[in-house]
Amino acid sequence: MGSSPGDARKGNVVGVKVHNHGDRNVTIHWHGVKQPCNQWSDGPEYITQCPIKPGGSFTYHVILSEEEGTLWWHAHTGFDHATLHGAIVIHPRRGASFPFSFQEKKTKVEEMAPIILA
Ligand SMILES: [Cu+2]
Repeated sequence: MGSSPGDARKGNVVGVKVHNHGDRNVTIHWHGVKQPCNQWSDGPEYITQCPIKPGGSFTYHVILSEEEGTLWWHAHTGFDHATLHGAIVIHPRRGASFPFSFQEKKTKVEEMAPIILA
């Protein structure tokens, strides 16, 4: 894998071609992306797809129907889950309002709730 898929937008279908330059089988899972009726791009090896063999490639079509924010992708083969990984940033649809105000509110220390560390 040469680079991260990078930025996308809610509602996009992102095509990601993975070419396996390694010496072991690999698949890629898009962690937190629901992909309804699109299980062949979900990544679990031998469950939703055959692994990509060394020297082989596979193009994932990742449907970002509901997701917004920063999610991540990772290898989903054998014990390789934490070895190959990266971020995918999903922006809201164009023109969508943000769910919070950007207006900064000054809060006095006394008004702040205590944070309990256990
Ligand atoms: Cu995952």
